[in-house]
Amino acid sequence: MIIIGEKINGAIPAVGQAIARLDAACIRDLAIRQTEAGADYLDVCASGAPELERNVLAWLLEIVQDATDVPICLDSPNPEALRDVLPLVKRPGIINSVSGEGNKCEVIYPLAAESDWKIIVLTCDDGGVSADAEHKAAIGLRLLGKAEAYGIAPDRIFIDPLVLSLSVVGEALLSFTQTLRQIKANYPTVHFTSGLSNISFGMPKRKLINQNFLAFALEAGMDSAIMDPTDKVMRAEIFAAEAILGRDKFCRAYNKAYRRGALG
Ligand code: THG
Repeated sequence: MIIIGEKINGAIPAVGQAIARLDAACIRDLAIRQTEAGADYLDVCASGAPELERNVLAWLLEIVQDATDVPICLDSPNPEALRDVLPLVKRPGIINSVSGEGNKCEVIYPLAAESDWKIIVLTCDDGGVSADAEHKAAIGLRLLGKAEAYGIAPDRIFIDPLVLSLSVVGEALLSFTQTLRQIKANYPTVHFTSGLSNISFGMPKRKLINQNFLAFALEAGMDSAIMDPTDKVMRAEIFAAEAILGRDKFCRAYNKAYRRGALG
């Protein structure tokens, strides 16, 4: 399971405030805590005013890269901002994200083609985010084909089938797993990720929903998540689910996690 730590995001109120008062210690602490919790990548997202985004990202990247060697998952809806700050990142990580919207692929794919950066590809386009699995899979397949045309191998792509909120779309999980399976049938080496807490937006006891979503999504083939790596309950859930799914030989990782007290 590839864990992308979500905590350095200006959309989280406490982080937005830390950015506003240039509180480097707060950002540094988030980077270190997620690193110690075993994050494979650290998502870095400015949010806030678009005209400040490049400066905020540059500031965040300097602090995070000084605090940790964990690779960055560079998160922005603006392809030009991603392009402009990419040279500030010391080693290739994940670009988050492209989609079928506007010129995103045309800006980002050439940068990835001539480097080792991986890319998260969202299954939406100028028509917006669909709940229909066929439609989402068609967008994903088209964007994977386009990546191949640029010389980007499918195993460098993370498809994010954009989980909708269960409180709005009752079939949110089914739409996610059907999209995933259709794409995987054509591209068996592609990775799949998602924001782990999207499913429970607007619901009480969100972690209960998130945990169950995780188990079903892992079974369907999701092999990455954008999540809080310091959430011990969720980390324990991942060890349990991977053992149950036969992806943990002799339950070695599960038992090891138990011995170091990581299962709670
Ligand atoms: N897909 C892709 N990128 C994404 C998202 C996605 N980037 C942004 C977002 N969604 C994922 N990041 C976050 C960051 C923080 C929270 C949710 C998603 C969040 N954090 C609370 C906090 O830190 O206070 C609560 C954390 C918790 O209790 O677990 O809500 O979908 N490609």
